[in-house]
Amino acid sequence: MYTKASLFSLWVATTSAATLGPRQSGSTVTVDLTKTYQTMDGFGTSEAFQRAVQVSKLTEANQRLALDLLFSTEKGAGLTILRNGIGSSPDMSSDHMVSIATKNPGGPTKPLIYNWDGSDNKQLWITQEAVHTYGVKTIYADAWSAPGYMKTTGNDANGGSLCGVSGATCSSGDWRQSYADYLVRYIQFYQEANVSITHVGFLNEPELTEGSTQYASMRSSGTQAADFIKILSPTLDKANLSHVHIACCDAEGWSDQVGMLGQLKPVDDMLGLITSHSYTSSPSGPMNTRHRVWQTEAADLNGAWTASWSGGGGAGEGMTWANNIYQAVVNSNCSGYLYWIGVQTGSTNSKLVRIDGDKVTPSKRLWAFANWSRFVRPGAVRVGVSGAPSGVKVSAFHNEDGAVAVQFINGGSGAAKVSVKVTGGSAAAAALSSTAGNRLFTSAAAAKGWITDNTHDLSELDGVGMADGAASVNIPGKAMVTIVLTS
Ligand SMILES: *[C@@H]1O[C@H](CO)[C@@H](O)[C@H](O)[C@H]1NC(C)=O
Ligand SMILES: *[C@@H]1O[C@H](CO)[C@@H](O)[C@H](O)[C@H]1NC(C)=O
Ligand SMILES: *[C@@H]1O[C@H](CO)[C@@H](O)[C@H](O)[C@H]1NC(C)=O
Ligand SMILES: *[C@H]1O[C@H](CO)[C@@H](O)[C@H](O)[C@H]1NC(C)=O
Repeated sequence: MYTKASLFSLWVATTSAATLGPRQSGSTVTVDLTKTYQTMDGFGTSEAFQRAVQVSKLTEANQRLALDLLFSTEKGAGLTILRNGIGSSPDMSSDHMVSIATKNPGGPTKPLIYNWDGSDNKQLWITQEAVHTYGVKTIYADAWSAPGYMKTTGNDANGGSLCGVSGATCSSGDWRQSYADYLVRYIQFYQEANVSITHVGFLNEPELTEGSTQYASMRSSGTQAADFIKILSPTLDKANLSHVHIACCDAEGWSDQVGMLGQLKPVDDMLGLITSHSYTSSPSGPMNTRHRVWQTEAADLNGAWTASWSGGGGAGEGMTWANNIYQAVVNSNCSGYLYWIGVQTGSTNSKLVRIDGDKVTPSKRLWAFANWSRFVRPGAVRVGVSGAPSGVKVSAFHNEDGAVAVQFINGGSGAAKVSVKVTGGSAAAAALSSTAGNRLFTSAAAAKGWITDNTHDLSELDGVGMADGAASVNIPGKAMVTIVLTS
């Protein structure tokens, strides 16, 4: 029903009209480059909890396929952020992330005894691939917990607190400096393997109660997090790692993270990133912080594997994730958006790409990420956009190379015809001239489009026309279309 040929003739019919006014071309959508919002770090995922080990067990050809699907801008989603799990477990049984210092050195004043294995549950391999093969620059290393011997419970799983933060006194003493040293050493192990970690976190879902998590977990309030950040920040500085951003706190839900912000105020100058998951509550508006904000973990954890784009609006459908990303980035000021797992075995939607025997299958969730990530590159600034027809969500970004990417999510079942124009290019260039040399956009000279729907996986959309500096495009129902305009 929707073919390249029919779109093309539609375009020809439009341009052959004597004048191309907004009436003939449907709604006029105007991108305003002078109206700027947050800067983007990008989109990403994780191979923590030994999911990287699963990828490493594929044949070489399938390893490449899996990595291409995650990180390639030509063959996959072009993801630009990788979240790694810093292990705290004493062993590698089940999907445990093993600690880099499994043994208690005998107290917090003793130097830690490291047992770095050069693999990090194969996360080092995935990271080296991401960085060196695909040019990924943003690596977020996040610990779910400190090792058990540093905690009130003596166990890295099932909650407990870091000894030494307020309200967590231990007979063995204050382990905060040891935990900071531990995280710094992890970053250095990666550095020695030629990988620069850009962001470090020390918590994961710190509001979870003891007993509810069989895996690594550590409780923390905002105040307790601040008690540790006070130690971590100067420890990073001393190790010449002040460029590594401290992230906090990967709360289980958005409103929990909002609730922790006030208690983080005393260490605001030491923080580099605010992080939240979407499980118990999802992004519901900008957080009250000057720092960049990432949604660092979301997934349909239990739904049966689906590779469909749009059916009944199910939690695992691609279109659902296109909308989730929109809600986080456009309505909640997020600079980063991460799905839980990239590639994994098993029959649920907790990953973007499924390993089934020796088959590697992408979901439409992956293509929803691709529709954002391939065109909204790190450093892109979200800009103003208005005039979308009703039922169509629109967002726009000004990339560092000057290209303007506009996303449409058409929730209705009918097609919508729009004409897209860009204003403010010269004013934006003047404002930027002192800082960024590029990001130049004069007048729109060329436009390209891509479509994702039930039958297309980010296929190039033919029939995107240009006339009088405006791109004309037809957005089919229940589809996501991205238009990139260059000058
Ligand atoms: C890191 O890079 C240096 C310099 O390019 C090289 O000599 C060294 O072998 C690399 N190390 C690893 C672990 O890749
Ligand atoms: C500190 O880091 C900078 C770059 O981040 C590097 O140029 C410098 O050599 C480092 N100094 C030491 C003592 O490691
Ligand atoms: C959005 O986030 C940026 C930091 O990335 C911040 O400076 C800005 O104030 C935030 N905007 C709103 C409306 O909260
Ligand atoms: C966007 O998603 C659609 C629908 O799955 C897909 O067909 C298309 O290839 C994706 N576009 C890109 C650039 O990844």
